[in-house]
Amino acid sequence: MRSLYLKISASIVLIPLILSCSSENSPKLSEQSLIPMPVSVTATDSVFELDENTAIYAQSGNEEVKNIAQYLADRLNPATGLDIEVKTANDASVAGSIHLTLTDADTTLGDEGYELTIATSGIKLLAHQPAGLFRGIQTLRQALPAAIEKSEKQSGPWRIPTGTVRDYPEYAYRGAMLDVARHFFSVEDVKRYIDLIASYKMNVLHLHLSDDQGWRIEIKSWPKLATYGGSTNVGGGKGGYYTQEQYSDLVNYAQSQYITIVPEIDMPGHTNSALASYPELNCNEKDPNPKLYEGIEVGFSTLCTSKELTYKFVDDVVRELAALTPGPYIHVGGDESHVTPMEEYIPFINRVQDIVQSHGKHMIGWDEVTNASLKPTSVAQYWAKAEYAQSAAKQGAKLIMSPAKYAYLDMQYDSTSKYGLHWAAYIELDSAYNWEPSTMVSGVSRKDILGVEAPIWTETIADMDALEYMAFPRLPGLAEIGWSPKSARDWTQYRDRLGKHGKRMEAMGIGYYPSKQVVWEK
Ligand code: NGO
Repeated sequence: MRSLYLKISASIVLIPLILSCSSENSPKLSEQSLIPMPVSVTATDSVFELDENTAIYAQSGNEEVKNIAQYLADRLNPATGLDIEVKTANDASVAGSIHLTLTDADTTLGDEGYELTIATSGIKLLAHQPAGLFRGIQTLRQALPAAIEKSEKQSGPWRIPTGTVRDYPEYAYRGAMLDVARHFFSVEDVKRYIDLIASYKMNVLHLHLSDDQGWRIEIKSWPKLATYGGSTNVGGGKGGYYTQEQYSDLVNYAQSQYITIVPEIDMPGHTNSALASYPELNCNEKDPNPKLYEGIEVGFSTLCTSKELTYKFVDDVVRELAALTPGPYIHVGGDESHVTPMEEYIPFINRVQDIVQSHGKHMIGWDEVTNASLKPTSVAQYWAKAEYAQSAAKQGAKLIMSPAKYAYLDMQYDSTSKYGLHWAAYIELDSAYNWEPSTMVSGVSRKDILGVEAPIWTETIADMDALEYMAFPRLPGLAEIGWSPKSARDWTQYRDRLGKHGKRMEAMGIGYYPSKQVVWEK
C-alpha cells in the first residue's frame, strides 16, 4: 500500500518533469535518426522511460515470441543494468512495460512489418509474424539513446520519445554477402556480422563458401575439399573451413535473427581450390595438377564440364549443402568462367539448375547465368552487365541487384582507402546510397526485382577491423535502399541521420570509416 502510494505520488511529481524535459531536451520520435527510415512515424510530444518496473510481456503460449522478448531483454540489460525480465501476457501487467504481440487482424503488415506504439504508460509492439516483432525491436533499439548499445552499465536515463511507427519492407530480399573464401572468417566473426546486419533489418546472409583460393565448407563425400582446399588464404596463411556442425550453428544463429543463409559454391569457374584437391575434376592438359592458389587473379580455372564425374561432384556437394540449409536458395556462382567455352558453359548451368531443383532448392547465380535458360524460380544476381539483367527479366526470372559500382563494399571509398579494390569505382557514401534498384537498368522494373544485396569480397580484407571499416557506414545505406519506400529516401536527409547515428555505431564497437561527407555528431 505504502509503496503504491509512493509510486503514485512520485509519478504525479515526475510526469510534469518528464513532459517538460521531453519538449526541451529529447528529440521527437520523428527526429530520431532511424536507419532504415520507416514507412511512417507519428510523434506525440512525450517520453517513455525504462525503469526498475519495466518488464517485457510476451504473448502467452508462443515460445517464439518469448525468445524474441528474451533477445530484447538481452539488448537492454547490459547498458541499463535494469535486469528487465521476460514475463508472459498472463502475468499481471505493470504500467511502464513492453508488450510483444502477434495479431491476425493486421495482415497488411506482411511477414516482416510491425507497428510500434510508444506511450508514456508503456510500449506495444504488434506484428503479423514473429519476424516483424524482431524487425520492430531494431527500431526500438534505435529510438533509445546510443549508449543502450554499450556492453557495460551506463548512467541513463533511458527515455524514448512517444509516438507510433508503422513499418514494413520495400523488398523481400535484403542481403549482405561475405566472401569467406579469399580470407577465412571464423564462426565468431560471422556471428558478429549477422548481429550487425540484423540491426539494420537485413534478412539474408549470402556466404561465398568457395573460390580459387579456398574451399570453406566440409563436404563429407569429398573430404579433401575442406581439409586441403581450405588450407590457405590470399597471401598465404592457414585458411580454415566450417565443419557441417559449425555451418548448422551459423544457420541456426542467423535464423534466430530472422536471417536466411544463402550458401554459394562458385562454378564452373573460381574452382581452383576444388581442382587442386581433386585433380580428376580438371581437364586442363597444360596444368593437370593445379596447386593451391594465393593470388588474386580471376577467371583462370574451370571444372571439366565434359566429364560425368563433374556432375556427380556437383550433385554430391549440392545434396549435402541443401540438407544443411533450410533456406530456399543455393547460389552456384557462375561468374567469370572465362576459360569455359560458352557452348560448354550453357549446358553446364542448365544441368546444375536441374540438380539444385532436384534437391528442393532454387538456383541463384551471378548475372552471367542468364546465358543459360533460367527457370522462373531461379534468380540472377546483377553485378556487372545490364544486358544480362535484361535477359533475366525477359526470361521471367527475378533479380537481386548488386551493381558493383554502387553496392560492392570492397570498393575503396577513395584513392586513400587503406583496404579494398577499385576496379569498378571508388564508392563514397553518397554514391553507395544514391542509386535506385527499380530504375538502374532499362527494361528491368520493380516487379522483376526480388531485392538488393551488398557483397564484400575479401581479397584485401583479412580481419574484422578491415571488414567493418569497409562495410560501415555503407551497409546501413544499402539496408535503407532495400527496406524504405523510394519516396522516403533522400541523400541529404539520410546524411544528417547518419551523422547522428555515428555514436550508435561507436557504442556497437564498429570501427567505421568517418567519411568527410558527413558531419559526425560526437
Ligand atoms: C567480381 C568477381 C569476384 C571478385 C570481385 C572483387 C564477381 C561476381 N566476381 O565480382 O571474384 O572478388 O569482383 O570486387
